[in-house]
This record gives sequence, C-alpha cells and structure tokens, in this order.
Amino acid sequence: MTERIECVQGDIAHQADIDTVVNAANAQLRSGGGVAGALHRAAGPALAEACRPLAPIRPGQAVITEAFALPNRHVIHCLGPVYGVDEPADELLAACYRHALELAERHGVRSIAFPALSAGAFGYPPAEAARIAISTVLTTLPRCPGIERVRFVLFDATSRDLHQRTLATLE
Ligand code: AR6
Repeated sequence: MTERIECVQGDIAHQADIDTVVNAANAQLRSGGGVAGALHRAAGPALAEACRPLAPIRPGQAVITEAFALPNRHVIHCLGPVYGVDEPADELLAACYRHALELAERHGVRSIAFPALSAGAFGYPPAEAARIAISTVLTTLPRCPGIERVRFVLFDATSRDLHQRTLATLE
C-alpha cells in the first residue's frame, strides 16, 4: 500500500504530473488564503464560477470540478473542520480524505495530491492532522483500485518530515 503514497515538499498548485488536486476549501467554495488562494489564482476565475452552484458544502464533504488553467484534470474541494468548532473533528477530517478518494475513484482518477487539510487557517494540530490523513488514506485505498498514486504536498520541510515519519509508523 505505502508504495502508492508519497510525501513531498511543494506547492499544490504546481503538481503537473498529477491527475487531480485537492483544495482545502471554505464552505462557500470561494478563493481565500493558503491552498484555496493558490489553486483559485492558478486556475483562473472559471473555477469560482464552476464552484458557485455547488456551494455551500458541509465539513467532511467533497465536491469535484474541472481544473481550468491548472495543469490537472480535476479539483476536488474538501471542507475540513475548524479545530475546536466543528465536532467530532477527527471524524470530520477523516471523512474529507475518505470522500475525496471515493469521489476520485468514481471519476476514474489515477493520481491525486492532497494538502494538509485543516492544518493551516483552520488550526488543526499538525501531528494529529497528519495521523488522521495518513491512516484514512491507508484504510480507504484498498477500496480504490483505480488510484495508483496518492501524493501529500506539504508546504515546508517540517511538515513533509512529519508526514513521512507518520507514514513510516502507520504502514
Ligand atoms: N501548497 C501546499 N500547501 C499549502 C499551500 C500551497 N500552495 N498553501 C498553504 N499550504 P490552509 P485549512 C499549507 O489554511 O487549514 C483558506 O483561506 C498550509 O501551510 O490552506 O483547511 C480557505 O479559504 C497548511 O499546512 O487550509 C479556508 O477558509 C495547509 O496547507 C481555510 O483557509 C492547509 O492550510 C481552510 O483552512
């Protein structure tokens, strides 16, 4: 299983060899800071237009759009829990990864890149977020035979190392 999962340092908006990228969205599916800002800027205004009829979404939900000017085929938008507000936070965060993978599988996606959902503006403690992210991908992937590659794209080396260590521990 772990040969299908990799952790890299980088920008989620620059994953040209990946079929589908995951957005750390807000409920209104609008542009914002962090991941959502980077993806909407790179995709162009057509992404916000495609998102409008799909909003609002609930914590744990995932929806799919085209990727427009991004170098990918689709964007899957997930609303992670706001830490300390949306409960149960662990189940809602796990639901994001599970729903994103299931949606990707239904759309014939072969490779998908995730950022660290909820671990930025939404305040989820990074180590706990990484444990939930990786354990959920490990338990969901066996039901997604079409997905050959899952890439975690982490903004800094500390977060990349955290995800790599977590993967080594849980595999
Ligand atoms: N590529 C990869 N990772 C990134 C990038 C990037 N370009 N930019 C930030 N990160 P966040 P959230 C990291 O805040 O916590 C938005 O404003 C970041 O360092 O993007 O789910 C939305 O509009 C952190 O580790 O997502 C929502 O309102 C992780 O990605 C809200 O923030 C997630 O940070 C969503 O908050």
